Amino acid sequence: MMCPGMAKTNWKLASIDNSDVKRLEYGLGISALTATVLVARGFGSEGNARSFLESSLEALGDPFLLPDMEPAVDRLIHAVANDDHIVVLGHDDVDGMTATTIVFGALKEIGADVAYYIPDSPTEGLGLSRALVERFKKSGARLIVTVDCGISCKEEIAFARSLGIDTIVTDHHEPPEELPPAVAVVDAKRRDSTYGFRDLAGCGVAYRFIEAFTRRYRQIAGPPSLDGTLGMAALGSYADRVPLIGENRILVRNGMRQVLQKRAVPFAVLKSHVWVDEESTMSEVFSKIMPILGAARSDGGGNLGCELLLATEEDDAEEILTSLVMECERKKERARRALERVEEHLAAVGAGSGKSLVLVEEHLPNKTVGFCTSKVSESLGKPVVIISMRGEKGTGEARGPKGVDLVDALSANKRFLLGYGGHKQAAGFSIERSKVDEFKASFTDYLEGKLDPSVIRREIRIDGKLAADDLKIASLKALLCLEPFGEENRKPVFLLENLDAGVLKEIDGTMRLGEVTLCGGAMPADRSSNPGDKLSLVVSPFADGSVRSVEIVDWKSAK
Ligand SMILES: [Mn+2]
Repeated sequence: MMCPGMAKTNWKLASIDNSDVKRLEYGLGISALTATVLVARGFGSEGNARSFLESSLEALGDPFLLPDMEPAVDRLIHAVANDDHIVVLGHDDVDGMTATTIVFGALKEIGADVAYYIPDSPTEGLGLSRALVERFKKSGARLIVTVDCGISCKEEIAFARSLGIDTIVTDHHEPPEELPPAVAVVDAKRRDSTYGFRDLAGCGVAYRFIEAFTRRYRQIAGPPSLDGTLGMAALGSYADRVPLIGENRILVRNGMRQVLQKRAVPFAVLKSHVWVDEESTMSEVFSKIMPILGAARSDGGGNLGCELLLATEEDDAEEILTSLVMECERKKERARRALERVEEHLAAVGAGSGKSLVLVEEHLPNKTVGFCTSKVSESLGKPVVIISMRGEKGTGEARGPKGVDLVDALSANKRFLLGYGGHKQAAGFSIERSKVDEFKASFTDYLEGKLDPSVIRREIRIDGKLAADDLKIASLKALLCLEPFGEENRKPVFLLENLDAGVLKEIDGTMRLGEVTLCGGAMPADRSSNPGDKLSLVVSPFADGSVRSVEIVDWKSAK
């Protein structure tokens, strides 16, 4: 586990050219602190820094450059014109729900014959199955549009085709070697993609698809308005933890504005439920909304998260929200208890010295496995797999730090698995009990030989140095133009070097430094340090989502 204050962590201070900082500061009219962070992160040129800060929607690439976008749009237009029954097939996480809402909502608005179906992942699995294809056939479907799933459903899509149902795949998962036999496979991660950005979320791909459709459909009839659609894409992208740079930053930053300005009924209801004020950061708003939507479970293909996002009457939205909030509380409790069990188990067996860890648990509650795996992987700083066994079958989740490729590691061990898929840093699989031991040995062996030690070395990257006087609310507020923070655009991290311990004041049980409150797990153990003692602190602003608090990430005694 993380041992704050121990010399184990390596502090890596970005090397910064001060003339770059000055040039950005004056050229763009931004604060010195903001300019420092931008330069530290490779946005030293004025043009790059400007487009990062502006995140203008015009900077998005041409959606028709996404692989297979032309046949996808053509088939969808044909389906609408022909009054084909269309089923949008989604995935029961926030990315999948928002993706479903984007495509279904737009088609519904123009009067298409459309339904959506989101399988309950614990009982129905992910993506398309033969049973679902048969069900859609019975309902008269002529076209299936998959969102946030479908790329690995080769056989099921072939089966649908044999029954006369076409499929358009829109997905963002790593494509398998052989693509499914769909009319179109729209995935920015395809090797032959000439689109400039590969890390869109499922809802990001769905958004670009509907944008492309709207451009063409405009030439035929009144297109869907796309009102609020960008806000949906922002919620789903943020929830799926995609890198918040490039096009994702553009989608999330602009979409967030739609949410905050309550551009649609669901945003208004969600925003008034989560308590935020003008000192709240964007991440704070997201982190309060996300678990509520994420708590929605699918039932018979329907999903309350989608229903909330599709609501046009405030009363309906309020009612759905109330039940989601209750479900969210129950889910949090389940996740907390599951994590407790995993941590007890981990304490008993130890984390080991290997480069990765596989834990096998009996019967963790549904949909808590991913959460527990993330938590354990974050705290150990190495790839972790947790397999939850249920009878003779197990569901596994794998999480790991940047630099590891878990899809590759699972693929190398696929002879032990029933199925697998996902992303480099977050993947899932299913396995038979009889194969678990062999898988465990082979998987850990594979990563032992493959994983570069630097991936699992704990390192804190620091953007710049600060003087204690620089920690002012106004200067921290100025950093908010770098939001949203998350994957690949982490919160700024600063070093306060050789700080006189006397400047830290404890008032009513909280540690303060000038205008800001200090908090975080890495608080110096000896709070009653004598004035004259020297400390070096690594700090990061917006600890609890407000501009007034700063997290102590790590510290060392400078004696
Ligand atoms: Mn996704």
